[in-house]
Amino acid sequence: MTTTFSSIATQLEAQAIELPSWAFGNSGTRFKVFSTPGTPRTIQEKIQDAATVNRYTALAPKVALHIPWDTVTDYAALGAFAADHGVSVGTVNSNTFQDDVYKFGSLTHTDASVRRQAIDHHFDCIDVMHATGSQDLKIWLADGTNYPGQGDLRGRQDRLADSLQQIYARLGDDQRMVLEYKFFEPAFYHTDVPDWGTSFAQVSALGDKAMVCLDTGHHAPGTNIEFIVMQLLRLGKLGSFDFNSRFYADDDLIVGAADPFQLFRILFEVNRGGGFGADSPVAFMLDQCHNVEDKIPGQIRSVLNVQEMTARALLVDTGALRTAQDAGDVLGANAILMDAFYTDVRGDLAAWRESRGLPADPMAAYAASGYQQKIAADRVGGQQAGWGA
Ligand code: LRH
Ligand code: MN
Ligand code: MN
Repeated sequence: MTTTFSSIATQLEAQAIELPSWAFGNSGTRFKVFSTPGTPRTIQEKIQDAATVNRYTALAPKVALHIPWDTVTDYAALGAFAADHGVSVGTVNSNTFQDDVYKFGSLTHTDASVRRQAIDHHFDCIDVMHATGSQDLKIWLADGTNYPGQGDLRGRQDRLADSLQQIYARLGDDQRMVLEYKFFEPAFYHTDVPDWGTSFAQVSALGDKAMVCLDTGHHAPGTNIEFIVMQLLRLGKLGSFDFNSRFYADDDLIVGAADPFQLFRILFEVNRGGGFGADSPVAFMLDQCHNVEDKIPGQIRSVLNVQEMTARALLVDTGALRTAQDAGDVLGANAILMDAFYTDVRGDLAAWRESRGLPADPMAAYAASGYQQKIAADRVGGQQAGWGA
């Protein structure tokens, strides 16, 4: 391996991963939501916990909000609160999936008054962005149908285009919109934005400030996600990631837990496509929940997993790889990629963290800090993440 750890350190230093506020709340399945001692009761406490993750890792300077889960009366004050804790407000996520009025859709609904309500909700989210300094609006729609014939697929797509146009027109000059796709759930026959192609088609019709959000958990098993990453970067339309991992469907487990090799392959394509550069448009976010494990260590583990696989992806000897590819050296090229994947970077990362005044082992340092015991004692009656709340 000719690429050394010291040669990738500057790139690693620039890494920033947004944490979702909802990862700090209690969550679960439709069967049971288990509570964790110390769960935040307010968005301010969620921000404090996110700032704690950042203190131990220097990897997580932003917290994403979900509206209305994180509703407050004074968003400017919330932005200032975040700044006081050394973080800032990241992506604002809209939510049109838990009100009765959206039973048959939101931005795609046949009833113009329901569409209006959903569009207005996004206008409110843009106001939140202005007040907090957030730059990204993320739209994920639960819209879809359960039975063939239930809805007019084409009409829904046309109404979606019209609704998105209105939201797009409201964005400020330095604001963006990302459209997240998901192949199923909660709708089980079709969803209105099921795949990257549909998201790409919709955002391309809007303009430069609209891009695709790729949630790693939102693909059919066996999908080659890194190919999609490559294609969207090539087209200049990869706006953001929602990172998580899954064994079956959208189970939002810790990123890199189920398939570290897949995460490596994704991050390799991010690097290949210029997604790590200073002027890269790609926002890296976690979209996870911690159903049975403590939330703060769950988030620390997650950002460290991304950091480790990023380091390995950056270690690929791209010159040698190109030579092997061009020579038709199938096994040689594969071996170059696998050499980087199998490189244990944990020792180098620990030493490098220490050299920057960070704990060598953020998981151990957090466990020894007493923070978990303190919040468990201080906070009683912590919040549910929002699902079903
Ligand atoms: C939908 C989703 C979307 C939501 C989040 C809570 O499955 O990935 O990003 O906003 O979960
Ligand atoms: Mn998501
Ligand atoms: Mn999801």
